[in-house]
Amino acid sequence: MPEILILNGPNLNLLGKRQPEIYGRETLADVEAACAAIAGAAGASITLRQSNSEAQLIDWIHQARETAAGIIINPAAFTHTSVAIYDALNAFEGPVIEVHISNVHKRESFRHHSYVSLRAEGVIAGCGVQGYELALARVLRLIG
Ligand code: CA2
Repeated sequence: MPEILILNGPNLNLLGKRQPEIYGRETLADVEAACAAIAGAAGASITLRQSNSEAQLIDWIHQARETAAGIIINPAAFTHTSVAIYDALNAFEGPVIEVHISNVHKRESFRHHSYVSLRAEGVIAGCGVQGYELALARVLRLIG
C-alpha cells in the first residue's frame, strides 16, 4: 500500500486555534482525518507530521526516500527561506505537491517567492485546508 507523507512546517500546530480569518477553523487533526479517508478509499495511506524545526522536517524528507511514494508539503514560513528543505526535496524521487492554505500571492511580497516551488510538481494556494485534499488527489493520480 503506497504511503503519502503530508508535512507541515512552523506554527501550523496552531491551525484552527488562532487567526481563523486567514487559516480557517479546521485543525491539522481534521486535515489528517479527511486525507486518511481519501487515501484509504484509493488503497493508499497517509502519514501527517508537523514540526517547528527545519532539521526535523529535513530528517522526515530523508526518511521518506525509503517509505513514501509522494510528499505533500506546507513548509509554512520555511517556504520563503529554506534552501535546505529545497535540497532535501531534490533528493526525494517521487512527486512533491506544495500546499498553502492562504493565497500567498495576495499577501506580503516576501511570501511570493518559494524555494520549494522550484522542486514541486504542483502548487496549490488559497484553497484553505481543502488544498491538502486537492494535493492528495493529484499525488494519487501521479503515482498511478
Ligand atoms: O498559507 C499557508 O499555508 C502558509 O504556508 C502559512 C504560513 C505562512 O508563513 C506562509 O507564508 C503561508 C504560516 C503558518 C502559520 O500557521 C498558523 C495557523 C494558525 C494560527 C497561526 C499560525
